[in-house]
Amino acid sequence: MKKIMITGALGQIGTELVVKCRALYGNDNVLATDIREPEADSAIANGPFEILDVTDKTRMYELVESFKPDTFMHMAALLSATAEKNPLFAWDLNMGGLMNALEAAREFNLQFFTPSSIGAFGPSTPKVNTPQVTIQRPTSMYGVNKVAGELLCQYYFEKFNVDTRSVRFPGLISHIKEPGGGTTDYAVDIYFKAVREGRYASFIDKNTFMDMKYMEDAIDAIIQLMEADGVKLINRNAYNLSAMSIEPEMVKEAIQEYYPEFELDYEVDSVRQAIADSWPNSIDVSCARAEWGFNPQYDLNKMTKVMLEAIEDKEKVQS
Ligand code: AKB
Repeated sequence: MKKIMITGALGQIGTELVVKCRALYGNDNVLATDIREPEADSAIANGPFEILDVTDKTRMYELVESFKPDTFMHMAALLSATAEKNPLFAWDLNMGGLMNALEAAREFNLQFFTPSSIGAFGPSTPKVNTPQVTIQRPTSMYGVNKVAGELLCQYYFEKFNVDTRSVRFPGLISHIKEPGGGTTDYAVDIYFKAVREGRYASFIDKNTFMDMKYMEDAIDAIIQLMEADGVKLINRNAYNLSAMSIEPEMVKEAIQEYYPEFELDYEVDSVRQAIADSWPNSIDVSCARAEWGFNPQYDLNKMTKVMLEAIEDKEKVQS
């Protein structure tokens, strides 16, 4: 049985990760933390919660000392587009928070997880079937943070024997919590707009392929990796993960199976398009499959059905 402390618990991944971990390991064994209070009716409020600014090392240590976790999942970070608008703040938050979290893991002997991203790749990385080990020269601040984070995970494992584990997440698609500030967010927005308005203007251009994954598969992957036998894990920096390589017209066609009148047009955002153009089209996930059994269940069509039905249900409750 694990006892887990999670930062960034109110973020896109954190929200669902906390719920899944509480279901698996018990409500009282999962401490959710974030910089702001959860809504009173949110699922996060059903178990232990503490306010934490991850750049505040003293407060982070106090919480670790009082909660006594054996596992630390560090999810708090700025996403790519937001980081690009404020790169110095991104460095302070993404790297400052990560260093505090890694240090807590080292000092208190905690198993450690933090996500990397396809953002850790750049324009000189092979674009198709991007290998696990390859050129990593990203051109965004987010990417710089992610490469440094991967190297730090590897370093803490080799130098201090911290049980660090990580994945390179693609765009994550969920109906529970809408993301904020990511380059891949169009692939979430499009579903909400399809149900609510029957049309969407994408800020990412057609023919821009990026890797994506349904959130349930992403959460399952975190749990599976954290439960895996450490002896079998060769890559301690971060594992490539993806379930589909898609571009906006493909999502449109999948949505039109259910909403034939759905219309997609484009209002391309130059900052996010430049980031997307610097990322791979599709990445190779064979190491994650071989070393710890990564096996996503959702492809584009299955995910589209679930997304549309769930958003329709949400709309009914709200109307
Ligand atoms: C983003 O778009 O910034 C994230 C990511 C792929 O890391 N969703």
